[in-house]
Amino acid sequence: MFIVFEGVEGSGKSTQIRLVAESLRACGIEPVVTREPGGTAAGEAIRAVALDPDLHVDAVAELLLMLAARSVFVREVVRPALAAGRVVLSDRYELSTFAYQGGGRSLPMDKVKELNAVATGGLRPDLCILLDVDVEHGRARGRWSATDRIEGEERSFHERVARSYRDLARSEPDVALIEGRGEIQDVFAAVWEALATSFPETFPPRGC
Ligand code: Z5A
Repeated sequence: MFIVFEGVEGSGKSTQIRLVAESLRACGIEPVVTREPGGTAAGEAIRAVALDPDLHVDAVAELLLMLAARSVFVREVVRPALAAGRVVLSDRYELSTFAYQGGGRSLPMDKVKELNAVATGGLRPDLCILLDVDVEHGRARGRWSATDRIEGEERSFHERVARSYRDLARSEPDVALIEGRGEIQDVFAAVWEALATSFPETFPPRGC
C-alpha cells in the first residue's frame, strides 16, 4: 500500500507521517518511511542540486530534476517495497510536481503529467493525504528559513502552489483533503480516520 502526504511547507507532513508510522508499529506493521525528492542515494544527490539556493535552475530543469529523482525512487524504493507487501509512507510524490512545477511555475499541466507518467511508469498512490494549511500559517510554524531555493521563492509563487493543491484535491482521484490547522493530535485523528475509511484492515478505526 502506497500512502503519500502532501501540502505546502510547514503543513505538518513529517509530523503526521511520524504519528501514522508509530500507530502502525503498535499494530505490528513496520512501514517504509521515505521522502521526495530523495529516498535513494541518487535521489538525495539530485535533491541537493534541485534545492541549492546558490544554483540557477530554470523551471524546466527543475521539473526534470524532480522527475529524474522520482524515476529512481519508484524503481528502487516503492516498487520493491510494494512487491514485498510493505506499507510505504512518503513525504511528497507526484502531486508536489503538479502543484509546484505545474501550478507554481506555470508549466503546462498536461505536459507535466505526461512526463511524470514516464517517470512513474504509471504508479499512483493508493491514497494521498493532502494537509490543507495556508501559506502564512505553514511559515508561522517556525521551521521556514528560506534555506532551500524553492522555499525562498516569492510569496505569490507559494500562493499559486497552495491554490493548485486545492484544485488538485477536486480533480485528482484518491486525495483526502484534511484541515491541517488544528492541534497536532486533532489533525492526526482526521488523518487516521481517512486512512481507516479507505483501508480499515491496515488502519483499524480504533487503532491497536
Ligand atoms: N518539490 C517540488 O517542487 N516538486 C516536487 O515534485 C517535489 C518537491 C517532490 C522539498 O521540501 C521541496 O521540494 C519543497 C517542494 C519541492 N519545497 N518547498 N517549498 P520538503 O518536503 O523537504 O520540505 P517542506 O515541505 O518545506 O517540509 P517541512 O517544512 O518539513 O514541512 P512539513 O513536513 O509539512 O512540516 P513538519 O516538519 O511536520 O512541521 C513543521 C513544524 O510545524 C514543526 O515544528 C512541527 O512540530 C510543527 N507542526 C506540525 N503540525 C503542527 C500543528 N498541527 N500545529 C502546530 N504545529 C505543528
